[in-house]
Amino acid sequence: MSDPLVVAQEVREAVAAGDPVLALESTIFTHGLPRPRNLDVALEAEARVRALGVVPATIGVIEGRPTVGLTPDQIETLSTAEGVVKASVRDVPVAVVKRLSAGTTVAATAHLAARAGVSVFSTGGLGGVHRGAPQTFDESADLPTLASLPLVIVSAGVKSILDIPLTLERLETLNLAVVGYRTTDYPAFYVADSGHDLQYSVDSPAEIAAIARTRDALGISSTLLVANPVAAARQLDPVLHDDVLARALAAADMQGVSGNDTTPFLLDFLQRETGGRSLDVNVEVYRGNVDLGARIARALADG
Ligand code: PSU
Ligand code: MN
Repeated sequence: MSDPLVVAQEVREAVAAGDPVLALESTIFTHGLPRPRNLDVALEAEARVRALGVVPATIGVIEGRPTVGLTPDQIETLSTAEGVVKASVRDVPVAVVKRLSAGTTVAATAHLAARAGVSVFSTGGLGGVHRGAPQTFDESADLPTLASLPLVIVSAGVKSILDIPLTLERLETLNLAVVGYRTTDYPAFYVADSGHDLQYSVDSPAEIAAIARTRDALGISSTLLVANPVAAARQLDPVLHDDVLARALAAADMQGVSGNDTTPFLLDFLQRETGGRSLDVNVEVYRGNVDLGARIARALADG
């Protein structure tokens, strides 16, 4: 059968020419952010990438077509249509055959980006090991998937809805290097410092590009994770954060939320219970990651 992947012409040409391209995921706007802000955030991210001289490649599934480089109309469709599913890697072939539209998770986005030859990707927060995972086995497919894809992914760490120390342990097991951007404090998405430390800090997109090229030259094919914290002055108040988080986890437990509904449920709870402040921080964090990712894509293209 023919390859079901659709790669936008602009993305294809940029990849072929060695020009910088930045992949962006779609679950962040289909399932992670509330309407109507989701659409604004997705379109603004593309505009920021373009302003930095980089081609944006937002990735998702449109009526059964896995697409690298969605048009603004397609982004709008995914942001507003009913029945858009959340697709990790395993779900993509099902979505294709059933002609579904889907937001792709970090794992699925990374897989499709790599197939299209795009090697840098910015997201908000990565999936990771959920609290209670020793009993539930709920670990995001983001982690094992990235273990065999040679990408650079910028995130603000993982959200504190997850078990951060267990996530860091799994990253080590899976050969996923984590470097802090100008810090050795591992961020917890809404807050600049999770309380867990990284071994290495990097200072520039050029240094990140050099590490990625060296990895490739050594035949190592796991993703380099760049942890880019929100500025401390713009983080969510840590006291508010801890209080709302505890209530969110209790509510998920009470309502028996499980599986891939867990992340959207917790994010929605935090947004409602912080009066939108977690949402503002979320958007701010994402902007920072998009900008840094674009600069890394340029540094890699310059090499
Ligand atoms: N973390 C966030 N916001 C998100 C997600 C994670 O802070 O929107 C999304 C990403 O697309 C990520 C996915 O890949 O949730 C992980 O879901 P799961 O834990 O079901 O694998
Ligand atoms: Mn999960």
